[in-house]
Amino acid sequence: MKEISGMKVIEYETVESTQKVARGLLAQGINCHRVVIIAREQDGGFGRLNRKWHSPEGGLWLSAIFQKPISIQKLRGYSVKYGIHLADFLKDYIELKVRWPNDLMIDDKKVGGILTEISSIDGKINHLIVGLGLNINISRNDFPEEIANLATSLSEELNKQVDFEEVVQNIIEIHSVLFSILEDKKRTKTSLSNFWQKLSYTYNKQVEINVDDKTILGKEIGITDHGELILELKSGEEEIFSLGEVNLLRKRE
Ligand code: BT5
Repeated sequence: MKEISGMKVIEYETVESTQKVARGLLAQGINCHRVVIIAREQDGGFGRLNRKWHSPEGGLWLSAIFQKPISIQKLRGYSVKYGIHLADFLKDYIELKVRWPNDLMIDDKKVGGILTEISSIDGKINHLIVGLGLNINISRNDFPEEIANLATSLSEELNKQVDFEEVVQNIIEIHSVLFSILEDKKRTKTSLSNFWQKLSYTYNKQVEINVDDKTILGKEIGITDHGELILELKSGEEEIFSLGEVNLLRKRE
């Protein structure tokens, strides 16, 4: 087993889903704190609300396990924080934006997605599985028809293959830092809002947000330090969202 920055890395060829491998390890009662599962390929990868996640060879399909009690308070905004760290690291390759709360975007296409799953007993979270799908060296032709216009990869955007191992190593280090913050072994030095204006896909733009079958329109004006999105509504009032799906509002032709 490889070890990178205190994270134990288990690599597989093909699995259904690295999230499911992680769940399986936890269910067996094995100590898997700081274990990272990586697969070359997934044949049943999924996103939020069980949406299909296409995971051909060439992408990074990863799940990291944090297996200690954590307060809900501490976990607020974790996906957003993780997205910001990823975008900040990947800027050495290409400019990326975070589409709140869990997408990584290059221009108008999605290059990666984050999925956090928790389990709680008596209101206390006892583990967290952080999933990341990142399209690294995937050719446009390897995306199925239904996402061909929505998805992209680092190699497609850069027109060259990317050093996969280097990206993976750095991403595992990011997990290690964020886990150390959750363990109180490290402090967060910067607030989310400092990074947000530069990295947000929707900052200062008109957006629509879908929450519980409702669509709300407004201008995205920032993020709270707990990772909630702030919209300015037409009425001038501000509304804060802790969940939902946000998208740019396109001007009608
Ligand atoms: C996400 O969900 O964006 C989170 C995806 C997390 C995937 C990782 S891979 C490792 C780990 N193991 C798993 O089984 N899952 C995690 P969501 O916001 O629900 O976005 C899903 C939507 O993204 C789909 O409905 C498609 O429109 C689009 N999509 C699917 N595959 C994609 C891909 N490879 N690249 C870009 N977009 C994709």
